[in-house]
Amino acid sequence: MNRRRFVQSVAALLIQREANEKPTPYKDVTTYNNFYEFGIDKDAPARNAKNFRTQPWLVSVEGLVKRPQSYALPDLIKGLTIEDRVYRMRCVEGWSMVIPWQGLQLSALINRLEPTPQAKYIEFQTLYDPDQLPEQRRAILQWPYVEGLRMDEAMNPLAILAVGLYGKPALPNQNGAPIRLVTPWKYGFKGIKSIAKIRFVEKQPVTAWMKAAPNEYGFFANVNPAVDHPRWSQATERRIGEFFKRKTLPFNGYADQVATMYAGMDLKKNF
Ligand SMILES: Nc1nc2c(c(=O)[nH]1)N[C@H]1C(S)=C(S)[C@@H](COP(=O)(O)O)O[C@H]1N2
Ligand SMILES: [Mo]
Repeated sequence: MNRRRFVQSVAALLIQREANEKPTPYKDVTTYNNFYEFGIDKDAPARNAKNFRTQPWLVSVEGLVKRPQSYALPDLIKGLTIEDRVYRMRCVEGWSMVIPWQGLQLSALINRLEPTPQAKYIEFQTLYDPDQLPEQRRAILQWPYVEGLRMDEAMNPLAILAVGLYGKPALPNQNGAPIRLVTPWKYGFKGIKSIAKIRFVEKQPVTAWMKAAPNEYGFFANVNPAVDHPRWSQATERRIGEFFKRKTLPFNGYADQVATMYAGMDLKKNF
């Protein structure tokens, strides 16, 4: 084979690999985690979350909503369709995975809860319980972990609340049991775990990562290879289990479904 043909066939292989969205092995999905409440090392959540009690689980629904009240999780989601969704997940740190989730469309829950027209954003909080989430005793972040979405983002059909993965009936604790957010066009840190509070609010929530480093982590956190993190490039990523780096795609490859929500916005400013 001449050199040119060799280069072409390697390029073809790479393109093929790019299109291949093989789920990341279960082992990696459940032992390489970010869940700082259980420790900052990637393997710490799997080791330290084993005895986390996720039953019974209450979710407090608050703010600009028809009936603010606390729900037992099964009541909150009763009757809502649980779907399989295989999504890419791109962490802001520069690695990525493909995860087969089971979850409900966030829009279906919001419709059920009936926020008032004043509600412009939805805020989520992780359980605050330092007895169970030991790192909440330390000032790594301001606890509890807080995340949020603009209402149109929350209503986008891609946004789900995951309650399972890899066909298991329940989420592993280290992945955010019993219910966590998944927004695949955004950096992974938007996907808040172990949600105990949902608030409908008028003003943009200040998220845990915005509080910790406002110049590094914005509210929108849309995956964007053209906007680097102040300390590293976001142009490429390492898919867990692969050797070669991949190019990071705008909106993590979901631009067709989400880009119109940000039409006219300066995505360098609104990072
Ligand atoms: N409560 C809470 N949620 C969290 C985090 C966290 O530390 N605490 N880490 C976030 C980050 S940075 C990522 S990349 C994803 C990782 O999700 P996974 O471990 O299920 O892959 O969870 C997000 N949700
Ligand atoms: Mo992340």
